[in-house]
Amino acid sequence: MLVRLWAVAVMAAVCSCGAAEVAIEISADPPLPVANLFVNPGLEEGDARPEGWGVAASQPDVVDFEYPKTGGHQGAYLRVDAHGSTSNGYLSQPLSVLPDTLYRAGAWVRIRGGTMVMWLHAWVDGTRFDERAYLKSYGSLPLIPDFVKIEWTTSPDPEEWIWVGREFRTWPDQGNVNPHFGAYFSRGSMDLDDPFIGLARTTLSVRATGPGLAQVKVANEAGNEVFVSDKLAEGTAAFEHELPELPTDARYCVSVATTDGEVAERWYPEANE
Ligand SMILES: [Ca+2]
Repeated sequence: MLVRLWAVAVMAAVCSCGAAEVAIEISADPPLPVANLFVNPGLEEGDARPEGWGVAASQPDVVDFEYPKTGGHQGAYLRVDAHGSTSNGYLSQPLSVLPDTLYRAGAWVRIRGGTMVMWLHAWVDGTRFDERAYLKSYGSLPLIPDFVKIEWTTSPDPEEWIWVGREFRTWPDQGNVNPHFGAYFSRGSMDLDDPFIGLARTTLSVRATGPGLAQVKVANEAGNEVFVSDKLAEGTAAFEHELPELPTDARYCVSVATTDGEVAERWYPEANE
């Protein structure tokens, strides 16, 4: 039996900015920023290869791997050069997951040509779990750059790091997944860094106290409101609300208006940690 035990971080403060004596407490289960389940996710630890990761190709003579220690999305990264289209070339790390749970997985990719895949693989009761996301570049076409400029194609900028990821739900009996990131059977070259896998949803708990609470709102960083309370009854001094199923790749701002027209605000998490 799986027991979910999350440390719940609680942040509380009395905002002296404007609204008199309004306290806003915010907690989340799981807490944000949500944990990355990968070992050595930044690929920083390791000598010839990043520790904790598999680095392999189905045809080793077709795909070269390099492990530079600087110049990545942050610091060290993995470079994958596929000289032909007959092999994959993957960075991979199997891990345990909870069944029937929504996760988010991805990696930062800088692609000069070919096809990059994030391949999430598992066997569940003899059935293959298989979820993917792709990023393609025409940068390895022989016509580029002499006859066709890469910017005329739909290819990503070869100098830019791009996030390749998606959400996926594990199956009811699933206890593990083996994410792979890398070259998918096409000639090309790409860099990989900062893979992530973690829970995709959290439950936010909001509590506001103070004299004369009028309304409570919760918005994400983009300014989209995820919750707006009704106008609170006169004399309300405490308000509590739970918001389930919120995306974990965001910060949330709780704002509390009081009957005297002041607004107190608090962010969760407080800053980019
Ligand atoms: Ca790195």
